[in-house]
Amino acid sequence: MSLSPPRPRHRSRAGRRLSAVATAVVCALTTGTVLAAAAPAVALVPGHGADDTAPHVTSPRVQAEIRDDEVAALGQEHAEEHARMRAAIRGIGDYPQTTRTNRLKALTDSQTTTNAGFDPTVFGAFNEYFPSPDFGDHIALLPTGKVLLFSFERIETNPEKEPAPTQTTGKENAGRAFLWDPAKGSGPDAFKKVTPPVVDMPDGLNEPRPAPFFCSGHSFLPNGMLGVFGGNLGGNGGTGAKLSLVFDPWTETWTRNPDMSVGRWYPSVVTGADGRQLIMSGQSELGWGTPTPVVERFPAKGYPVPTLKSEIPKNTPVDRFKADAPFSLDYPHLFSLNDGNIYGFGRQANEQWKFDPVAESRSDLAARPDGRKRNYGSAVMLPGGVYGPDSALVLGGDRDNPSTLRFSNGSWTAEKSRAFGRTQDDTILLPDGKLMTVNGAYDIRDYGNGPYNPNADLKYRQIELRDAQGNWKLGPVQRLPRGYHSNAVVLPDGRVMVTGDELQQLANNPDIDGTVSGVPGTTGPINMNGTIEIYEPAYLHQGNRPSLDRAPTTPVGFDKKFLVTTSTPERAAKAVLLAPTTSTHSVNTSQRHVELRISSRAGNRLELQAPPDAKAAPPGWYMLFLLNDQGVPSVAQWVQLSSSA
Ligand SMILES: [Cu+2]
Repeated sequence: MSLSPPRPRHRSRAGRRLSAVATAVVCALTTGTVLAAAAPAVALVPGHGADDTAPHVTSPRVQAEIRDDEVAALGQEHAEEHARMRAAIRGIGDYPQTTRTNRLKALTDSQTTTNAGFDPTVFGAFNEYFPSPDFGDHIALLPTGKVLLFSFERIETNPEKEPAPTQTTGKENAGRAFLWDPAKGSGPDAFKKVTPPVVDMPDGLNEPRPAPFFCSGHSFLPNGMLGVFGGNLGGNGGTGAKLSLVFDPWTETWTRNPDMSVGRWYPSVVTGADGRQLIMSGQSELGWGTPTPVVERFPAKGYPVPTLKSEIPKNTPVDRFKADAPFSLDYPHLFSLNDGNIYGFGRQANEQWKFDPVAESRSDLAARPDGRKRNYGSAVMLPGGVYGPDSALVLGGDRDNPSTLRFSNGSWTAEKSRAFGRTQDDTILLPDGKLMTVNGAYDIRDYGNGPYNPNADLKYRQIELRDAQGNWKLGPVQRLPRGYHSNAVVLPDGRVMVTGDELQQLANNPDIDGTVSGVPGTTGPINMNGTIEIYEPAYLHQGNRPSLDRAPTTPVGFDKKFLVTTSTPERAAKAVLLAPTTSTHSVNTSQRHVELRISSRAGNRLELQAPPDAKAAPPGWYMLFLLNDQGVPSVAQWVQLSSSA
């Protein structure tokens, strides 16, 4: 099978339609009616998220349509264009509902069979699976306990075609967002539509539509709001939008702020000890292959850091950080370690940098000793006790190499490997300090059986668990394979929510037919594009949990002592702050596990001591868990750490 190199496209949607018609005229393929319906699919090919490790992918169904005589007469590129046209026309209606129903049944059956061999008290268990209106490509656990999900409007129902609108410009390139409220269960009314602001993007088409804020980066502000930067301008293989948005979990509304200076498609965002966000990398407004080195900061210096629920940043710009971040590949891992510096772990082995947020400088870190490029894959800060994390673990992204590497005190050491190399994985920090890898695939849109083939090797559905000694063991399987664009978060009740991967959801989710109604904020039937599954870690199968009855409802200052109450003081051996997660594309800069000293006890009252400073735990909202001596957590209460309290 031949794979041609990525090639940027410089055509508008209208231009592509014209070219599609021209192609079809040359080929005399079929009637105009079919052409009009098929035209958008012509935009399908250069992979969303293509980079030099992910060559331009031609799906097998397109490969099957390539004709040798056309290659000889027209050249490879033009012949592929024709092949795509034929495949698109043949593809209409060729992925029937029965295929989804049958596939879901097969996946459900294999999950049941496989998981019968895993004891829930040791490995945990997958226990719920339900439809969601959103693909779940971007996710954030909010300090209200609700989960924000955002992605794009559906442009495709056939999972054998590229399902993301990377190459789409104009009004079809539109954002879509929902809240899921776990307190309301799993039916349609547990979701609520929270549409982003309508924008007129600078794509020359003058077609206002809900902001195409997917392919962005995000992290939390100290008042619990989510800052979202960048997005999909559309075309050219991945073109950055300059969008700067804030989602307010308290009023459940979006605010658009002045644009960044540069477009960013696949940027990373991290919140520092000063409560400001640093925004790095991303393909610029010129398209794929133009990653920006410009670092921007939100809010700009001179604008206040929002601390209170009422402080919605409005008309708040970014400003430019003095140092650049010349990552050659997008979506680097960024972490604020407990020395207060921002560590940037690039996907290239020799692009590892430290950023001093006060001096606004950059310095080199040792290259990753594996010397290998890591594609989209997980990395996480390791628990560092009461002083906060001083180390990070780099795990996924290398499909052929399961090694894990720890960065600590300026150097890299090998940690125990996982069972196999996986990319597109998510590694989640649990309240007991253990790690869980979920999701993953062989490559972008490849689950071990070739590009755009939704059949997945069973191993990619298997979670992998890391204990306190750093040993890994494979565990039960999730229902759907979930690779590219998958996500997971720990909920305040200790369960783990798993979602994402539009290709797999299109392939296996019978609710894709748009017959569900009753989602607040929508009228009439709605496409349940996505699905959510719930994993219960082993600690939820190990007997009685501690209870955490009351925690401070006013902000807690650093190093300050504060009281909580528990009706099970005998089961309260430890107290832990776990930061809520926001993630996409295996990048999760927000996860953080900080232990709290229990400074005294009296009956049902525990006195806890907040982290020493904002370097240990940046200001913001955290889940506070009490744990028993076996690591079984309570249900969390939300606590806000504030520099001014
Ligand atoms: Cu993507």
